[in-house]
Amino acid sequence: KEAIEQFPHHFHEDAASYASPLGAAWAPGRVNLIGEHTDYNGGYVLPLAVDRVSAFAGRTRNDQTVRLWSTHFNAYAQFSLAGLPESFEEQREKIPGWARYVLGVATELIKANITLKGFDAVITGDVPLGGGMSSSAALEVASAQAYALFSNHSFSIGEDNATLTPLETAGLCQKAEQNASGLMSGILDQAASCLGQPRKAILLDCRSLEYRYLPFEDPGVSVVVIDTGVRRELASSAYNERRKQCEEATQRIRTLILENEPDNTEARSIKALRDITPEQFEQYKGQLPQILQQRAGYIIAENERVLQVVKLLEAGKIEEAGKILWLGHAGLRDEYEVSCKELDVLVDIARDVPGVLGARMMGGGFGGCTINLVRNEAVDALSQAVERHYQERTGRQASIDICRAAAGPSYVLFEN
Ligand code: GAF
Repeated sequence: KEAIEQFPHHFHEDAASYASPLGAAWAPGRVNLIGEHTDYNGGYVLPLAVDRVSAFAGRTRNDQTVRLWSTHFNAYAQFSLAGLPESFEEQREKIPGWARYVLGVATELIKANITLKGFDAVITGDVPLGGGMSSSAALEVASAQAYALFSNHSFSIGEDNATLTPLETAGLCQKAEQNASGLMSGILDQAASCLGQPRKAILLDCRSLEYRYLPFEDPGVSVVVIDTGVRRELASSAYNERRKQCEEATQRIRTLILENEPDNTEARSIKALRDITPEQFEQYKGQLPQILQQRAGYIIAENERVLQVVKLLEAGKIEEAGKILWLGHAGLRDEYEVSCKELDVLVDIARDVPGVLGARMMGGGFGGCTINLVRNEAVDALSQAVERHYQERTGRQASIDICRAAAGPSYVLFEN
């Protein structure tokens, strides 16, 4: 609504430059119940798309120009679809970071032989930026939906007879993320945004890309997201480093198995930490450098945790499922080393509040937010505990939000 209202204030040029349609497109951010950093290890994740979106409101142009106004950054950006994908890198350097995601998505769509039209749009949204709820994936998926809308539906996104399935769209958006930002992300965020459904969590196998929905609608439990207020620019280099360490650990363990078990033909197909069993890891971990032991140990255990949480949720044991979140946090903090003081403080505070079933840092790490599964009657107590202790222990202000599972990308077309 905000984007629609603002559109005439930012784009009021000669009506002749416009064609129909006029409309809005949006896509959600996500939370991840468990399965952090498992995506690029071929493992499992268990996210929900949430009721926070990135949204475009705008109008198709008669040329190949895309002009954007970001309400968050109070800034314009402009690029041309002509010359893509070849002109991607040159154009990327001339526009601000947030607009690079929109350019990146256009580039991937054009590479997939999809014809796009220029448009003018206001971008707005309520996914906290850089806050661990995938604001960039929401922007990418909303961009893909916006291109579909403003290109007069020259292509479509959806399950039945659409040009792109939700997961194909997620894959294109993941590439856009990597090329726009240099973060060699997995598919978690974009897949969650594309596949979202109300009252459902999504169990995704990031290797086969098979997924299924799990009912996630305990009326007595809230998903509470607490934002540390911390944003770290350098997080992407640490992220890419973790990814390399996981690849190195995989290679080393594979070599060890092949050397010691020449008859183990299955070991030849080990491609990622996902393929290494907890038993194999126990057997060979002593021969790995300490740092790789930690990284691989965390991933292999986290992958198991996803499957445990799924079983518990299916059995209606949300209290037990919550307990596994604490373990996930400990692994991210001590073994994978992607937490930070503020995230640890928020998890510690939550641990002391009766009725908090589980909490952990969420997303890439080094800042952003925690996810907390909280009995409804304990939400106020958690909020008060954060108010009382977080600032005193970190010097910062935290913000608390309750999220619900929500639908994937969508659009609306207005009458002219
Ligand atoms: C970031 C990445 F973009 C995801 O692909 C995922 O790896 C996540 O960190 C950690 O689980 O959000």
